[in-house]
Amino acid sequence: MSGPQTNDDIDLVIVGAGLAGLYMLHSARGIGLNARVFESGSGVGGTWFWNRYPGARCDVPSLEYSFGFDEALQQEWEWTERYPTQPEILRYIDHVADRFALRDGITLDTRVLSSHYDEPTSRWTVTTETGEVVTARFVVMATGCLSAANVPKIEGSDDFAGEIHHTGHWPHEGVDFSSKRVAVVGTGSSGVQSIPVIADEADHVTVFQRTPAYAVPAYNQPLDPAEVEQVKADYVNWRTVARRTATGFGGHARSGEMQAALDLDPDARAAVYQERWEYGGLTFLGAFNDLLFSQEANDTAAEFVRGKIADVVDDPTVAARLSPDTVIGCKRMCVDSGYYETFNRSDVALVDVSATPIERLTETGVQVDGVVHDVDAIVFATGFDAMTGALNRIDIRGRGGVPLTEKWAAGPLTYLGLQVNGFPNLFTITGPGSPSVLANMIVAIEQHVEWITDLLERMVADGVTEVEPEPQAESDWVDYVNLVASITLFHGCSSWYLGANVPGKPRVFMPLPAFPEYKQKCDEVAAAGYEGFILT
Ligand code: NA7
Repeated sequence: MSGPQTNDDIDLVIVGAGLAGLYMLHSARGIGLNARVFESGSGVGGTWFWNRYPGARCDVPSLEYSFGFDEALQQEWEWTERYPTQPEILRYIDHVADRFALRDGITLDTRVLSSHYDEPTSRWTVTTETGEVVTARFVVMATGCLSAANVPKIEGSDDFAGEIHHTGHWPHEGVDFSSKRVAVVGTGSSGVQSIPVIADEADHVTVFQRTPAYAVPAYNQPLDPAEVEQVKADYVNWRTVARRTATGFGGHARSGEMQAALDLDPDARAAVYQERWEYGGLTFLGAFNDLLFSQEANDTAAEFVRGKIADVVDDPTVAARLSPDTVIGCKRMCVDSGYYETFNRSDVALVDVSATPIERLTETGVQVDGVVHDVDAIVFATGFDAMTGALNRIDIRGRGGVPLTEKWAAGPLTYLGLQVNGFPNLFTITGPGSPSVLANMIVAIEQHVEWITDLLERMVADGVTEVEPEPQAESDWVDYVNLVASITLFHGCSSWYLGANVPGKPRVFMPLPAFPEYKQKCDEVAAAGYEGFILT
């Protein structure tokens, strides 16, 4: 490229071509806006483009983890398994891009570096790594909640002679682990999903665990055509139900939410847990309505899972090490396929790094407590700088040139997780302060895209130039999110919901654990003429 290009004809720049960016583009075109998407990857898909690690799968059932905005799309697409694999989800996303002819609006291989608001013209200037400079009236950050990889800074990282990979940036050509000794650092969903698969291929696997995970079996299986037919016959209703449940699940929400664990005697309670365990998946935590509010109730679920770990893992010392003693559900639960069984293999070792963190990498391996564990490859399954990481990595400046990072120095401040005071016409899809990762992400994305689209349509129709939240509405909203989180047990562990996994990140609970109430609030705000927003 010879020099910076400018383009003043753009109404809307969308950053990111994952599920959120694609639907936003489709929706914006539906109301006649000229929208342009910038995507750093060489393909669409966002998180599903990057997370190609062995065993990568969604922990939400495929019939739920799919768009509901278009009846023909949901009828024609055929999922094959209960939980979709990463390649299958990526095929689906590619299909969406083609089906709605979105590709000509997307510029791939182009990372957005900055987005600055120009007050005199009320336009955003967006600059990309490839040297393009475009201006747009609106910017939608569809940058994802789990897209900025958290790679721990460990001394000696340059000394290690073997290969190092992060699960969230997996090489597209794949990695051959055969005949190799592999270290896996991290036991969240990515570790829990990849460890059994890597163990099947590698010569030896050493798992470095800081906090043990609670994992519920997936019981993944091919989808039953009769079930698919039944769901598709009632899909519209399913999607409506999904928007009314706390988790954003339609048909798989399951009953039981009205019952308290502490109201049942231990045998009856155990029977409910057992039934949920055999059903599999994240709905385990929906067994009772007090599990995330009462420590005593939570302890009963945690004890049940610890019992399952002890049943599966042969060596009692290893079983104890794998058994969490924290609040169950405080970190996102994992959905596994053979995770605990993997530790019965003679070629898999578990190293506890909770009390003695990884000291350094050496040329030959990973050093803990003075002992070097020799390996040929290291996999960091160490998660993400969640929810704010991708936004803070872009130089976003609002009124008066104030950087978003400065405004958010003590933690993210938003109204409804959709907008930030001082940053007019900038929107965040599934931003901090919205249910996002605590609901089915696709349902949360659809709700946000549709709400933003309605607002943009109204602004264009009414000749409104700028929209941003009132300062009071924003601070009241932040207080509300904190209040809701404070009455739950979510503060009982060092989770990425709280920013606790990234050294130095402010500890603020970012997602809102109340999807139906949230949706209702958004609807009411819109119905009241966008109450709490300043429309200029
Ligand atoms: P997670 O859930 O954040 O898990 C990351 C894991 O890596 C977790 O066990 C961390 O321990 C561990 N970790 C992070 N840094 C270190 C260091 N420095 N040393 C040792 N261990 C470390 O990320 P995932 O990618 O697995 O899953 C993210 C989401 O994707 C998941 O919730 C689903 O929604 C899908 P910690 O718990 O912080 O002690």
